[in-house]
Amino acid sequence: MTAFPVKQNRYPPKLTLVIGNKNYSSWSLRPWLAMAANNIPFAEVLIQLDQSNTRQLALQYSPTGKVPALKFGTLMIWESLAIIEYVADRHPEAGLWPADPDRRGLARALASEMHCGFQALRSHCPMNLRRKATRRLSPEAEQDVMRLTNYWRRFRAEAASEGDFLFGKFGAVDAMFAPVATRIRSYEIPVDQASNDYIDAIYALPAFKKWFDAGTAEPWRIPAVDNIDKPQATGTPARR
Ligand SMILES: N[C@@H](CCC(=O)N[C@@H](CS)C(=O)NCC(=O)O)C(=O)O
Repeated sequence: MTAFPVKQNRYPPKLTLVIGNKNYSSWSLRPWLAMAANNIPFAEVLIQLDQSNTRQLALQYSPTGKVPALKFGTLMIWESLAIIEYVADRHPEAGLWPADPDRRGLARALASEMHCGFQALRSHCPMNLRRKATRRLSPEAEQDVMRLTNYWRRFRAEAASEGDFLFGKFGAVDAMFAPVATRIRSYEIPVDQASNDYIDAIYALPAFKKWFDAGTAEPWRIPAVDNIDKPQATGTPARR
């Protein structure tokens, strides 16, 4: 028996993820799906993107004025990949990264490349879950698709006996790739069978279906993304 019993917090803080519109916010989908698909409990706060007060609202949670952001008590973590890493540290039981250090290194390399790369594909085909129409790709975006699907083929072949995802079970790296998987469907980009099967496995996740259904039912529209096929009057939409 301890002389000074530790005071239990009756209402421990819970993880709250601040996200953007589900139809368009690819960066928000990543940590949301990493947590939801692995049964990590969290609350969500949605900030509507592309509004005059979007930045002001997001600045309450993130110094960049962008979403996603994660709130845990008074702690705020921003940047999608850093949020996933923080959640993986807090919930080691969820196994968001492969247990083997070599495979974990590879998974982190893929996730990091997704976080800073594939810009041509991201800007040419911004996430838009409601869309279902072909778009002719730029040569740079085509190269991104080739590079992406080469990875998917390689890692699916290596993990074929362990599950449906890149390292067997659905983890952080799959959550990082999920929004580009949706672009392949939305913009009807032809890919090989192994990549199609991988995308199907993401779409079959109950957590993904929940996000997709909520996103496609949202009433809000971002015209620059919906009208991506029309010549743009000013610039290109932000990469989402
Ligand atoms: N590098 C950031 C990117 C975050 C980002 O660009 N978020 C977009 C939504 S998907 C945003 O907040 N846009 C609002 C704005 O630019 O005003 C991350 O990984 O979290």
